[in-house]
Amino acid sequence: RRPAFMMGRGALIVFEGLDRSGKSTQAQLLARALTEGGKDVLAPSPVQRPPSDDAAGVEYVWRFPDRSTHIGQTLNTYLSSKDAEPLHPRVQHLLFSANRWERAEAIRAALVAGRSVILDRYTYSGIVYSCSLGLELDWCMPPDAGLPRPDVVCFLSVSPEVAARRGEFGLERYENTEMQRRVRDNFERLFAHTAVSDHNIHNFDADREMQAVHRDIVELVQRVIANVADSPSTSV
Ligand code: T5A
Ligand code: NA
Repeated sequence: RRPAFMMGRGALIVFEGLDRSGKSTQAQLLARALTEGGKDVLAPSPVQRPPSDDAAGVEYVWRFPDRSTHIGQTLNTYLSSKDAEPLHPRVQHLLFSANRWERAEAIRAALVAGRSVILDRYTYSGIVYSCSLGLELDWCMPPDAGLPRPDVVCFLSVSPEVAARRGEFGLERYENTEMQRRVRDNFERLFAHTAVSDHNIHNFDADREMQAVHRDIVELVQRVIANVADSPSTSV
């Protein structure tokens, strides 16, 4: 392995998709595969780990919303109980964005240090879920402008019927068929938007069994990691 000071930057890998499309599952499988591929990597954990300066080449999985921060706890209360007092959609949108900004510097620092970072949801979910509550696309995009830009976005495409059969569907606020249909339409609309259409977004048929989806993702991500090492990190 090259010493840390000679290492190129890490890749920012984002998982996106509808609820129950398998994002967390695939993020963990990917982190494990990269570890076993010979990299110096911390064991992936469903709990997010902050980066430590003493371990180069580590992959991290971070989830958004990050429910561990102050803002994240407010979002958690709101999301996890359909009875909780609703937040105004614009307030909620800004909180989700602020929650990403809370982690922006740490993500950038990890990338510069040669670590790849795997994100379980990011700006795309932020924009799309808010649009699905009725906010305008052009109002939703600016708060995220300047966040680290992904090198690849893996979009897990699941049919509503298959998603509904997966574990625990229906417990959280947005887990209903009507909302999920709007979310799906808005992802399509966002990915066609000129500000986003060149973001290296890849669609994966996530109705398939986990390992089949995983194999396709690993193949793509390994190419991405090899390519980004010598390119600068930019912003959304
Ligand atoms: N939100 C989020 C906003 O409104 N604004 C924002 O800015 C952000 C970031 C919570 C909510 O917040 C909203 C969007 C969401 O509604 P969350 O915490 O990501 O977001 O939601 P979770 O409930 O944690 O996760 P998801 O519902 O999105 O599920 P995943 O991660 O897509 O699916 P996963 O991997 O947990 O799998 C679900 C189940 O299916 C099985 C798994 O074992 C598991 O039981 N499964 C499969 N079964 C068969 N075949 C496969 N291929 C399978 N893959 C997974
Ligand atoms: Na998840």
